[in-house]
Amino acid sequence: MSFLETWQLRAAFARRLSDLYGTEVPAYVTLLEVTGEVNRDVMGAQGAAAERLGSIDRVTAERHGAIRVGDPRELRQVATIFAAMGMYPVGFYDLREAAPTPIPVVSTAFRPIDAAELARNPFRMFTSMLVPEDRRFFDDDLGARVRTFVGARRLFPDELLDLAARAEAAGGLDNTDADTFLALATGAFALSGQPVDRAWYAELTAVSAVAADIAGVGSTHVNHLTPRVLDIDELYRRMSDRGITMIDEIQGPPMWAGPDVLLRQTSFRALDESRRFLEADGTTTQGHLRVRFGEVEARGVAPTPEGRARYETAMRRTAEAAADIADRAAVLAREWAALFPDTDLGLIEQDLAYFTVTATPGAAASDAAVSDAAVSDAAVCDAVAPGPAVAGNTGTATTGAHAGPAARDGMGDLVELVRSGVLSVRPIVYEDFLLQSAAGIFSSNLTGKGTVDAAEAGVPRDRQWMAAAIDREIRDPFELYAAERQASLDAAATVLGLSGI
Ligand code: OOG
Ligand code: NI
Repeated sequence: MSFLETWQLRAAFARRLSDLYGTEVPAYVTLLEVTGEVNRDVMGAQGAAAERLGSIDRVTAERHGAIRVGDPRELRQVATIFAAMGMYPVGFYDLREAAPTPIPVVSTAFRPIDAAELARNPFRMFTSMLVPEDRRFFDDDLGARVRTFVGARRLFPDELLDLAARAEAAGGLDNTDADTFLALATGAFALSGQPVDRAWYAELTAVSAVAADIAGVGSTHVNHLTPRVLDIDELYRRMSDRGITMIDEIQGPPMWAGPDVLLRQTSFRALDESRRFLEADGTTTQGHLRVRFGEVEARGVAPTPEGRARYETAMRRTAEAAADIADRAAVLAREWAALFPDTDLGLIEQDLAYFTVTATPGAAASDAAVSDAAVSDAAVCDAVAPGPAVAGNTGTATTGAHAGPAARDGMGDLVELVRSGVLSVRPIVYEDFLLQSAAGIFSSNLTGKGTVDAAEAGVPRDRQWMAAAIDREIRDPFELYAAERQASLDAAATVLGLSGI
């Protein structure tokens, strides 16, 4: 009897969910086709360079999904199911704070957390949890009814949760159990044929379409499944050429000539899906809902806290300066180019993005004009090194809790080792999400804006709160990227006989 390891369960689940979603949302199949065509064309045109942010096999299989649950108990169960697939919660996103449309959810992403696992299959699930305690959205009466409704439903059968717990403990499942686990897990995210209670759904929609999607029905479903594309601008054009209505813009950083940083996403608009409704008189009728959409994304290098702060600056300046949506792309591209250097080495020099290094075979540190003492004294590029903000050569000083110095003394030696060919570098892919893009995607696909009473007080929710609620550690993305970089620096130093880089 063969045994499926957690990563094999993850890869198989990603395939099954993709097949399921293709039968439910046919436009997703078109999206996959166009994504495949664009990726082949980019590979053809760029060759090996197209694979600098992951092998084409990884990119072709790569998906992220989005699901939404109603309370901590459900989130805990989701965490167990994904732990069975080697996916763990990373990052915390508070969509309640997002402009222009606050959404009453807080989110995390379940994903593999080390480089080898990501290379095997990087499947990730953006998972949002409703906050019915937040009085800016729900009055006490509605909040209590939402909690009762969610508390009484069961999204996941016991057998699924038992198998998941066993897979997590044993690092996988044997063949037969794996098959049952995968079938139950996929089935739990299929769109249910159960009728939707029209009055209850409408009451929640008045607050937020996302609240209705989460708590208006007795089951959950995958909201979207997102493939990865190597040229998102080209994909946007080709989808539009095929007559598919895309949202107005690509979210995130602009198209520009330098290295891709972070994440760019876009989507086609949510389509009508046929659903049955339970009417007030007890009859059922046929109708439709429009909640699920098709998203696609392009990934770049993971920014350091300082790189991240510059992204925020570019977005803020664009929001202030762009007169209208038609103007936004050009303004953003201009702001971006003023804040980011256009080479990998520039990003490293200013410590704006994470790279791994490898010692070039046969090279010695003496090939570079760097002494062992100078190298080992060099401040390693800590993600959160303290120190005053220093103006980078773009003339931008950045401050804030996350912002480190824009340029750091120790980087000079690292740059010298790279420049002289002693070290080669490779970008670390950004594996996470962007609050502002998520909000942009949410709001471009919502039918109504809902209602928010800003005069009411919210309830505090943060990463620590969520970690306690699900009884699992929620990792900080920056720490994961910094650890991967550090491990590569340590390994290269050993090869080169240096005490440190
Ligand atoms: C999640 C939206 C966020 C992304 O890619 O940023 C997201 C949702 O619609 O539930 O998936
Ligand atoms: Ni998404």
